[in-house]
Amino acid sequence: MTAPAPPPGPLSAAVANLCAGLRPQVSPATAAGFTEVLRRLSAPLQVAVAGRIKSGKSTLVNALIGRRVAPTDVGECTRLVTRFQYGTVDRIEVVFTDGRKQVLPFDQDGMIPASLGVDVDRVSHVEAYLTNAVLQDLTVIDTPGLGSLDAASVARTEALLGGDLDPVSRSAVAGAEAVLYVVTQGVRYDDQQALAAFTAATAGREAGPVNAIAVLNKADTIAAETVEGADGDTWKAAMILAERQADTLRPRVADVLPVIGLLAESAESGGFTSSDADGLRRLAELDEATRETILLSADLFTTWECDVPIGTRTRLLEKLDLHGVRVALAAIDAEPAITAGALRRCLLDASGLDAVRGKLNSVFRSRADGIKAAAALASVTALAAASGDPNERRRVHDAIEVLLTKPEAHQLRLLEALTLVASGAVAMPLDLVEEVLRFGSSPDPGEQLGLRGRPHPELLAYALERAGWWRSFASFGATPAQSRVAHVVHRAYFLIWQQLRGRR
Ligand SMILES: Nc1nc2c(ncn2[C@@H]2O[C@H](COP(=O)(O)OP(=O)(O)OP(=O)(O)O)[C@@H](O)[C@H]2O)c(=O)[nH]1
Ligand SMILES: [Mg+2]
Repeated sequence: MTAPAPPPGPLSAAVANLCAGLRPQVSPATAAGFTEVLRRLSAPLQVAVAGRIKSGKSTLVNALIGRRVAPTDVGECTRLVTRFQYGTVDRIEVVFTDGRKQVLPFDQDGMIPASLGVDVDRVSHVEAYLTNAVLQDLTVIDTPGLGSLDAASVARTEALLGGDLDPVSRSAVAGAEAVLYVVTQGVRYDDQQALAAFTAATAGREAGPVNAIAVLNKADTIAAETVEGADGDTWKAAMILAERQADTLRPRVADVLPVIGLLAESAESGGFTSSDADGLRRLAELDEATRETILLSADLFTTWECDVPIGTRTRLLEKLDLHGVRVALAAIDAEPAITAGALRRCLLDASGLDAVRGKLNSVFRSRADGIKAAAALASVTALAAASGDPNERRRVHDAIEVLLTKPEAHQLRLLEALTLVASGAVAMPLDLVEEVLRFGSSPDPGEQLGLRGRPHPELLAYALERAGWWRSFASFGATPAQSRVAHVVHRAYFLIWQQLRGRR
């Protein structure tokens, strides 16, 4: 299982110290909560993959892990929370609501069995320990879909992502410190609600540009001709729609990226084989008219009479869908001798997964320390509040105040300020909101200043000017809440200025 590790960075370490220091001074119940917070602080960043039912969450999880292990489509598991975490030996454990655990075998395909063979009503969640390297610094939590017609699964998910968390689900899911939100074409009002409900699952932290990314999944199913400006190009249409959804979902999420989870999964998890490549080559050899006919619809693709066996075509459709087949055929047309490996790479490129990984790195991985520390502080505050003892609450509050005034905690305050502004908890004029949120968009000073690629002296001058502006805004004209944010932003500009000056 996971080896005990030190907290991932200085901010987490500072919060861990705070917890360890307070633990002897609080009630046994709160102390037990602090022990849990300490345990979580030294675990990898916990990212929940959430979204509507059948939006392709599990498929995307498989793509990200690089292994087809999460059941998709059918089975009990799609109604359960499954945590994929790093382990030195592959194993699956079912955790029951009474805390009991039972080890389960993988099925013959190396997947979590679609049917667990236990009483699902008494299952809290499933833990999957896998040796895959991606999981070393990221625990991925697959969640059941929202918006199901099946009442039991609605209740379960609502309990997990929002609403009243029972203590066991809380320990299973409240660990989520960041969310990868999966939407498909057309964000609906309740998708935004679901993001807001993420607050509960993350122990009081709002979803915001610091801890939430969205993907527009199943980009291959978008009808390009219905999207103005796409010129009939599916990927272009997906980019346009993703940008539109970003306008709706921001600043609840850092960004919305188009992705084709199915292609990503097939390309990354060994699903796409050399015999699939052979099948595609045979399709490429069909005469033009037949090829065009079978590519018209999934039905025609699998039923129309032609030289390529129906079994081969059905498999290709399952793994790539029509768009993926078209992408592959275009690649073969361009380079008839293309290898199976190169074809796989080409499908991966067409899936958009690389950009999603890049975003996960720049938004989540590079700031894991701050995200974890902020989530832990929110848990500590919530635990103290739940204790019902005003003295205990004050003691914890004071300790947090002391921690936050230390210069090394600045990053934490900045993340907090970003979240307050993004969630609207502190109202600001729109241009200032955008300016504040820019800090959350990237660790690169040029991008944080909104001056990417500009010459060094310009960055330097701008950082100093904005530092001055925010300082006077903090002192004059701001409400008390705005003023607290403004002080943090002032300091952030000042630190960027110092950092840039050091680089000269
Ligand atoms: N065409 C296409 N189909 C996809 C894509 N991603 C997933 N699917 C299909 O959508 C169906 C549902 O995928 P899942 O990954 O099980 O979706 P889910 O969100 O985990 O579903 P629940 O857990 O039941 O809510 C499966 O048949 C997938 O093959 C995609 O990018 N394109
Ligand atoms: Mg699923």
